Amino acid sequence: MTEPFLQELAAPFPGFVAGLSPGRPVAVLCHSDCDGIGAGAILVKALERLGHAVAVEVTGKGGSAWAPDIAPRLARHGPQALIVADLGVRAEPVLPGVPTCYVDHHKPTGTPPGAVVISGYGTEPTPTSGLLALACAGAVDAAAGLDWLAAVATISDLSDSAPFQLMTDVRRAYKITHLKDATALLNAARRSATGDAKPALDLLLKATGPKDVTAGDYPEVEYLKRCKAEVSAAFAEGKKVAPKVVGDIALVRVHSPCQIHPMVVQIWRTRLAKPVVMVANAGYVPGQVNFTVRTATDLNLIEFLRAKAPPDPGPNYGHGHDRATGGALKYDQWNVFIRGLGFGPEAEVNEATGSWA
Ligand SMILES: [Mn+2]
Repeated sequence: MTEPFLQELAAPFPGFVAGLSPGRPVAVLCHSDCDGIGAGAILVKALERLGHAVAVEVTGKGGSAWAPDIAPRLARHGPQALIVADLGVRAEPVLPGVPTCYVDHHKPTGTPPGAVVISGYGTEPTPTSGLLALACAGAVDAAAGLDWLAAVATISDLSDSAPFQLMTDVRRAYKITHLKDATALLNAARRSATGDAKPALDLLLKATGPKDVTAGDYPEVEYLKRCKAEVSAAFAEGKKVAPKVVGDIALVRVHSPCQIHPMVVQIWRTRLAKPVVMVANAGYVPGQVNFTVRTATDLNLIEFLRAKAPPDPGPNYGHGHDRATGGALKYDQWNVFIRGLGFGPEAEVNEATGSWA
């Protein structure tokens, strides 16, 4: 059962699908996290059920649809249309000249001319991209058996107690522990040092339920378990780092090729009463500091970051949600940014080596 407001949000999807013709593939580009690949798997399966060939791509580290490698990767497939899931909405096209549908719940930064935008941003409760994708599949009568994919997407971005009817429904059909274990495994792929989530998406396309993800006889399951062990070891290191506090801001500096910064920030967000809790990772992508910001207060973090932005921060700064945001800054820009927040040289990164001062 899908809430009426989700059905309303998905209402433009059948029109987009009606514009497709048989033959050339439809490309689906999704974010590498569990919400993104869950949404992507739902959209791929729905399109295939409608008789379309589908080519699927997943973002890598950094996770932007507008990264320079993405358009060429999509163009290779010669797609007649494109669906972009869980990657935000900007004015600039992802693949110029190709009809595009966005399925997303992040704060849009612009309106792409001519595109179909299915956005959950601003609705209360805000649905995940997985929930929106399931509503889209439902709108074209192609959602049977795909509910668990929206569930792992939702557990990943929100929690297993997210206030959606779907989360009640899936408890009857699946064991919640299987859904939660599957979510953790699927997220390990994008958090690993390579950040390669394609095997996780491939597994979702083969699996018939969460148990196939945790215990299925597929090579991808072994891959995910290796990723999980790697990320767990990196997280154990990251957890040991003490925060530095300046005013209302708590900063934790880590250095890991794994995407542990969003995990470490969750620990400190609950432990510290500071309105702004930030975890910065100088080892995730060489040449830049990736950082995650959270708050347990009502502070709007997107506005906070906008007010504190260094000159010319680029498009990967201050995106996401009002209470869960972050970004990436080149080393020199990070140093300007963190000084502007009132921190001293101890919070700066060595621009030559990428290590913390
Ligand atoms: Mn999401």
